[in-house]
Amino acid sequence: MVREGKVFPLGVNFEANGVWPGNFFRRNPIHVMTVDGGDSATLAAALQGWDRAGPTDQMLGEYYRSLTRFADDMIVMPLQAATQWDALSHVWYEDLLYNGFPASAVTSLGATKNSIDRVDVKGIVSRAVLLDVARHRGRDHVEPNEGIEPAELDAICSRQQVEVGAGDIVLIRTGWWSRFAELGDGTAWRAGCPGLSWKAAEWLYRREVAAVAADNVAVEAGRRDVDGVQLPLHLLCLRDMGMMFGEIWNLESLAADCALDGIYEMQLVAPPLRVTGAVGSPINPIAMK
Ligand code: UVW
Repeated sequence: MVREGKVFPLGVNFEANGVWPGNFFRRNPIHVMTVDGGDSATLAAALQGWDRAGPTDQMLGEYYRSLTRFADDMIVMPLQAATQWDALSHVWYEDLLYNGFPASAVTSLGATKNSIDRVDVKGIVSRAVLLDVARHRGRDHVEPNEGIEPAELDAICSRQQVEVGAGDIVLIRTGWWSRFAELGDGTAWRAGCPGLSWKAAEWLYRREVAAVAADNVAVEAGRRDVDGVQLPLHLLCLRDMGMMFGEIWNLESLAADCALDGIYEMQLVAPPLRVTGAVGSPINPIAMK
């Protein structure tokens, strides 16, 4: 897949100004410095005469009396805060997960089945195909909440002269990620996300697609046309087929390059973090052409 050595990062930043509000079950990342540049000025002196200094404080003091300076930090965030993979334990219905495992396997200690660390240790590396729906429509982005139907996926493959086959990862560009910067409001951005229609499930199944990722919040469209079912494509793909979803990806620079050279297939390297028992993972996926 890699012919010219061109590299495209597909992840968005993990930061406080992300797509989530402060009152949702998901929040933006909280990034905290645990050791910072100012510490060298203040702690070096303070620790010297501090009679309650324990071994860690003493070690810091030794650093600051030497030439060496360093910084450390930590992050508190939902694993779904920004660019992510959904594990196969992320959604289910009728008390069953993918492969017939009981929903009770997802416990407060983590998922004991289908967790993200059960993805092959080699990670997720495959041929990927970008389907640029926005460009196909000649628009900056697909209309808010609109569902993308299988016939359009066929038309895009034919126009882009690319085939989707077994084991591929399909990247769906709706153009919606760019709207986040324009809207400046994650709630409006999330509420309007266009994406795949639930009818795309059969299209993906027939081609034996391994995973799907998109530049929106849920891969599927905000408007759900199945009565009484939220996230129908999630249920069909993740729960019924074992097909992982990648969400909140930035496909802009990759799509611009594909439009220039007409090559819509690439190598994708997107290993999840091996968080034991987690139902998803943050990632920084890389595409190479
Ligand atoms: C839910 O919102 C439940 O899932 P996702 O983040 O995969 O869209």
